Amino acid sequence: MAETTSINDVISIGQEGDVALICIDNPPVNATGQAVRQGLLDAMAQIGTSAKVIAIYCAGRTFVAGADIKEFGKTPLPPSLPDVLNQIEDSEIPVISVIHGTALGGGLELALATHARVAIEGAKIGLPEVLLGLLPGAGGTQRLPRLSGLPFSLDVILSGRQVPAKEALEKGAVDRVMSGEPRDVALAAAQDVLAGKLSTRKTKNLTADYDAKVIEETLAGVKKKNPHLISPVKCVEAVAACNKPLEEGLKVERQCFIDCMQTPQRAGLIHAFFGERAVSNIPEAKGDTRPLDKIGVIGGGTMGSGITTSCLMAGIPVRLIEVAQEGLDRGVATITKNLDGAVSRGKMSAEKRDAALAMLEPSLAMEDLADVDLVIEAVFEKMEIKKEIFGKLDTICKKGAILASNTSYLDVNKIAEMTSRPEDVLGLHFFSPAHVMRLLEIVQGAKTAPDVLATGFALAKRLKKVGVLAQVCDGFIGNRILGHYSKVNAFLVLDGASPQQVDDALERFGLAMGPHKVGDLAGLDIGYMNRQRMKEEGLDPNARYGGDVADRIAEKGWYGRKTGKGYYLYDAGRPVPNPEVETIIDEVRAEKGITPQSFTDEEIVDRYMTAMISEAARVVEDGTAKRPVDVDMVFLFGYGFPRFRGGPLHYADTIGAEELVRRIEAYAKEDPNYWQVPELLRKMAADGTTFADLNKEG
Ligand code: T1G
Repeated sequence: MAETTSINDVISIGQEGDVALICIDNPPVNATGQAVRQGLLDAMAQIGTSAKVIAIYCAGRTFVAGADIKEFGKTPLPPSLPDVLNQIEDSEIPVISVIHGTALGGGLELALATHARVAIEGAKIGLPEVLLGLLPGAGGTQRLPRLSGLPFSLDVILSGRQVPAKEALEKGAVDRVMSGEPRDVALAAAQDVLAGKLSTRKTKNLTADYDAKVIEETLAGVKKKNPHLISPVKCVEAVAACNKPLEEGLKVERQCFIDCMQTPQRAGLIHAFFGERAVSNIPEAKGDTRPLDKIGVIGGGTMGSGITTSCLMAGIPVRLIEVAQEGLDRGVATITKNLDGAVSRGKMSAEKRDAALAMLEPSLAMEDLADVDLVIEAVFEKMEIKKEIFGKLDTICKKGAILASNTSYLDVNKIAEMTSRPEDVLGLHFFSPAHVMRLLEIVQGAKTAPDVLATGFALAKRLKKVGVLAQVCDGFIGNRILGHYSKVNAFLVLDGASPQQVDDALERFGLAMGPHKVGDLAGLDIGYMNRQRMKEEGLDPNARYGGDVADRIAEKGWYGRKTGKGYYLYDAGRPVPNPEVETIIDEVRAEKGITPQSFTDEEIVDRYMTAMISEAARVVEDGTAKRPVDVDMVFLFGYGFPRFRGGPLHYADTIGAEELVRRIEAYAKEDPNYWQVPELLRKMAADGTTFADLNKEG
């Protein structure tokens, strides 16, 4: 009968004859925290020569998913993971590992340091450190090339992708794929080692198929693909040392790892990792929820068909409503095209696409929404239209059905007032293209019931989206902040910068696309209509108006990509600045008596980011967003903000509240109406708090 010895809270040893089974049990993902690292060393020492083979496996949902990211940025506690893994590899007794779930980062590195690896069917392996601004720092850059060659190793390390067990077996990263429970497989595999049926060898004794040309080409590729990022370059530099003796290669890897650990990019990417999880880790997202077995979507336009596509891809049947057959057919065609695109991108199989389409029920009758659990209205952004629709839904939909609007800035409370059930109403603000963008702003109405709000988060999870709680205001979190800082671009152009200079400066800062290119992509008519709405509603009556140039462009019917002409011309492949825009800019400057000044890239970025941060601070200050991290995630997942910078308020902490106040006060001399110091920022400057501190306060 097996005896079990507990080494510490997370490591135990089971002895069965000549087999010693080391079990790691460190929920939730068996990360190699200090207790795991120390426990592994103590377990090896305890086993000594009492066994002829050692098998390491994990309890719970997965094999080791990596080093404990929560330890990063703190003083490292011995023993280090590389030291532990080197001692395991140097064991005179064969040591094997059994992988289930996901063996990632330090978890795969643990497996690579053992003398053979067995994957349980369905398991995946990966080295995702590059996604955290790091690189495999416990031998992964040295051992994987020795087992699986340079091209595969570079692909896995630079993409951070998860590799299915079958592919890992083909590439030699694992030695066998078996089925069964981890402990049973560990025992069976260990007995096969004893019986000579499973061979073992030390990875350090293997030689990588080194090719300097592959390294050179890969290095050039990563520098071109991500000019801002440090860790991909460091990944290649570390792998390039795999042709040295292991000890030397590990030293190079360690230095590259330390270089990455100290970068703001590592802090930003880890903030993004935990932030994505933190935004739904709130009381409002927990508790009872309502069913989500069938959804109705009203509107087959871009948003309605995108939302429908997202629900169908998540396996939720959708009844799509339009007012006319032509619109309905267009919606179905768009949904079909979206799903075909998902198949061609490898996001879903053709069978799943067919099954998804079979769950789509187009209809021209709103009465067909009588039995759905949730309706998402995605029609034109006019309050009158929405009020009319919600009045009808109130009479059609069953008791307990949730009524949601996809409005991107209108007052959800006013919409709810059109029903007898305001407690069943909320905003679900998707971002276009809705089947691709992961952000979902969940807008809480004054009377929204708790279980309705929690169901919004449950929907986000089912759609694999990042649900962020927002309170009602004009534009909620993202569009409200965008509405503020986008004026800075207009002011910069009026005061002397060119649209292309603004775009180039911000793209060098890390934005995927400059604001004028984004406008051309989205359609300049959208911004034009919003500016006219703001004028009609008398919003910002005393503010400096920056829309003259944009208005004149739109009034010429130049809406950007969709008309082939906007800030840029699109008929010659790559976009080129539209020379007629320069003429418009000169005319407007002359009319306003503006003498153009020059701006450096740094000044453009400072103004843009300071404007974004100041409105973001006000959004946190007045409670529209729960915490700074919620604003950060809105911008990472909805607005293409560079992930390695962590989000606007994580980035703000790298500048500091005191400096931000100084900058805003300096800019206010030019335009005191636009540039105003948020009270929260002034308070933070006075007491030295950071946005990270506010996140902890929750
Ligand atoms: N460290 C600490 N906590 C972690 C963690 C980790 N590595 N991975 C996950 N968690 C927490 C997570 O915050 C959440 O906590 C809970 O576990 C469930 O996670 C030396 C230096 C494994 C695919 O990058 O990709 O090894 O919110 O919600 O959707 O070279 O977690 O419940 O409090 O994501 O089923 C490399 C990161 C680290 C893997 C599971 N490893 N994790 O996904 O659950 S660096 C990674 C994941 C490293 C070495 C280097 C996913 C998952 P809470 P979850 P999931």
